[in-house]
Amino acid sequence: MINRRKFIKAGAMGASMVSTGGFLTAYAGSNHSGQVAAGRPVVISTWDFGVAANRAAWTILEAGGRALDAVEAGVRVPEADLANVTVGKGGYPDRDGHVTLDACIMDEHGNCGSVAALEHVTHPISVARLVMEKTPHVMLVGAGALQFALENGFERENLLTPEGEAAWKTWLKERKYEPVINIENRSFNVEKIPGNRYNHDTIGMLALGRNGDLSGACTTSGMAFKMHGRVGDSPIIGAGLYVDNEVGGATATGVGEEVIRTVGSFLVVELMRQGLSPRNACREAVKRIIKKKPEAAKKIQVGFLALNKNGEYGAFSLQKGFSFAVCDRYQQDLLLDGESMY
Ligand code: SD4
Repeated sequence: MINRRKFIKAGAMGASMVSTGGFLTAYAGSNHSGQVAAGRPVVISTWDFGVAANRAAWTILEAGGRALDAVEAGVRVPEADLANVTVGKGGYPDRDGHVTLDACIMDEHGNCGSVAALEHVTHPISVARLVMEKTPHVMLVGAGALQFALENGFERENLLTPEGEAAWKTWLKERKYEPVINIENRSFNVEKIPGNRYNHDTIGMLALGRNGDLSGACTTSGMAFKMHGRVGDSPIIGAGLYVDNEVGGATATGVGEEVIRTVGSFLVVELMRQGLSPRNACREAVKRIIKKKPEAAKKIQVGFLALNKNGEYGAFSLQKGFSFAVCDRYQQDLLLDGESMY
């Protein structure tokens, strides 16, 4: 259960303290960094459903487990949740009625694995991990990814739920190809676009283990009612996710095309390498998107989430409403609202 939401505001933070469930957590830095130093271990992830996902990851981190195991276990929670229509089983299908999933994972050694446009498997993140661990490759797509999964013991399943099918059929009535993603700002009237009510939310998760190693995972069903074969940023290393164990990790959510164009997560990590705080690095990446497409950027959502080697984290998005969840030894179900440009 989500029982509280804290708001992070730029500049106002200073050295303020916020009470979280009886514990005090200091917001680090007075230089407008606007972020929390959680120390380690810590796990953070995108959107409200990150709270439940973090809990699963935390069980592993708390016991001294590997960050890689934690992020895989964490994102498997929304992947298996049928009520979640944007990740894993139950995800909304593409415009031809196929549920196609994208996911990637990256460990502390720079190893990574990815699957794109994978059908019939509830846990693409675990297939991505196997690609990383059992093949000399980074990415498998479509039929090849499914073949690999089935050969490795994954069960073939039907991922289209009755709700997903009903939403698709509603969308088919108008067949309007107008993918809108992650706009929580109600002024956009997203709910008036058939089927677009839940057309957002990828889980990107970053964890720092007790031993100081970082890993990340990202998984999604992508844009609802997308063209068959469309792949977003989420399975693309450097775009939807990037981890460098010397520096930190970053993950993205929102309109994947814009994240790919800016190689967003890699950019955030490189900015942190240059000394920016996680929050400021995310902000710079958001600014890069605006610079490339100033008008388009006003109407879409992209959010970045980052964690550095010290356990400091931050987020920034184009539009309001980008929530992220944090779990560390003081707070297991913290939900925060990142700052936004608009
Ligand atoms: C995509 N980035 O497929 C994903 C969708 C997403 O929050 O993140 N939604 O473009």
